[in-house]
Amino acid sequence: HPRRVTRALLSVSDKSGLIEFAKALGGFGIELVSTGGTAKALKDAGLRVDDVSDLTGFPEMMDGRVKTLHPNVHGGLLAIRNNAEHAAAMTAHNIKAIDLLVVNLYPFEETVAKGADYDDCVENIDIGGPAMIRAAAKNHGDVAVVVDTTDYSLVLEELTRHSGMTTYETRQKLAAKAYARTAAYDAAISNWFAATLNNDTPDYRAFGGRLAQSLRYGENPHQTAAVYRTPNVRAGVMTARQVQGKELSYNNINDTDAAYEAIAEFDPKRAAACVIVKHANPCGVAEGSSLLEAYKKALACDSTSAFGGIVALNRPLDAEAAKAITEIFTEVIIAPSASDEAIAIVAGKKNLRLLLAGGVPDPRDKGLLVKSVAGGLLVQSRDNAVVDDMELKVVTKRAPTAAELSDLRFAFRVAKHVKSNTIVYAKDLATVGIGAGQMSRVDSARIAARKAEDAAKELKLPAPLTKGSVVASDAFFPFADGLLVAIEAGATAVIQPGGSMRDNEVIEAADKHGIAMVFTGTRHFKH
Ligand code: 93A
Repeated sequence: HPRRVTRALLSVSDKSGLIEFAKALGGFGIELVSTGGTAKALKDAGLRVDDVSDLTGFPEMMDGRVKTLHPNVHGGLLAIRNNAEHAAAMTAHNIKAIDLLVVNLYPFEETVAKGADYDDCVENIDIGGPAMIRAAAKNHGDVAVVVDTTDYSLVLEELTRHSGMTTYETRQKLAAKAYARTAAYDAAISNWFAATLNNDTPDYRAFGGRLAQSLRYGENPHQTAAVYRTPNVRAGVMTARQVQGKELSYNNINDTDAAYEAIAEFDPKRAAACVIVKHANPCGVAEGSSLLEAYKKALACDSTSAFGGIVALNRPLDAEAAKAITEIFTEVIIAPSASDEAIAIVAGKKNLRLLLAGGVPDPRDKGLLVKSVAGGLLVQSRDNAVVDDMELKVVTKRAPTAAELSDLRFAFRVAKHVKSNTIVYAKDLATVGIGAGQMSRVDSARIAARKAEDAAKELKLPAPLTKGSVVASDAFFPFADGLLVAIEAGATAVIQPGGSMRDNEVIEAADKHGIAMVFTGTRHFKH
């Protein structure tokens, strides 16, 4: 079903590439019709174009709220060309066919992103644009619809190859893209309303996304993948500017996100901090007086796993830290920004990706997380609980010392970002053993202690750093056994949510060994 393009309606907010495209359309003998601003741009460039108000017999009115909402426009888009009744209606009402629709919408997402006020956001809700897009897309049997300036070249190629006609296959693809756009657009509006109303109820309909990039493959090379941008702006891998290095892979994006969400727990005003992530789990986290110190402390936790890892920092990357990080094989560095000197040092490692996120996100931000299950989506609000806001309850005879308390808070911050079951040992504001993703909490406690033993051997320390450490558990100890492993490893203080049926047994075991324990009352499962 190739269809000749006789008339095109152009109505675009983003006028980039418009003149060249319209000129090329003119070259195919295509008549152009446009709305106010678009028509003016075309006329200024010396092109011949009809005003949509001549087509409708109505002026554009109400601040442009009503310009294309008219049967002469929608009839021209929706009429089935080889349907006798439709054709008769067109003749009877003097409706001219529109064969190509070129629309990009009022910049609602951009208006919200720049922090515009309520009325400005509302005014940027496009009504006529989506109506035309949906009409043209429905009638893709006859009409081609373009919603993205990057598709102008594709349409011109098509018209060239088929001497002024579009193919059904292309119109179908354009229609699919058109509905993806209107769906994402409405999702952005719904999302904005939810945020404005401070509505924390998960609403899966607000999960509109715009294709940001097709990825070479997914978690494995035989899987296809892409990354979509949602209307929420949160500093991180999606907002980051990639200064250098290879294209990010699916796993890189996932791991970098995990690293940057973890670094968000560490207020840059309090201390420099570093998180090293491997396979979406932190393998070393530390605070320090400088990024260099924080990086070295984080690396010492598990330097074996850090090989090929992702390094996230909470302060602008400086030269000293850049030098140390580039000494071992690292996949990605992500930081809020970087000094010129640091950028020059990283440039020495061509493949290493350097991402500058523009800021560190707020761990208390609201937001939704989504995960797919067979036949559905699981949606929940972000885990925005922060240990600083929790009332810590001392449940043992001994209360933690001030040093233990600060390490306990540190360990619980880290535990939030480690896959369950999580056991984190920490000392002097650095992790010294991380047990992640085990089906039993005892195993996580053992693995973390064993990793500390390995690190001690590697660093030629007299004893593992778990001796005299504190320990955090993401959820309660169901029995005393997990705690006993931690005590054996040398932990002197414990932070955990509490709430087990056997809390008493666990507290008793702690008291018996002179351990201090605090309950947070809040759990940080991460599955
Ligand atoms: O306010 S609207 O929703 N009412 C309409 O009838 C309408 N028709 C097209 N906005 C409408 N448009 C939008 O105007 C288009 O989607 C496009 O983004 C913009 C182009 O306006 P101009 O050509 O005046 O710059």
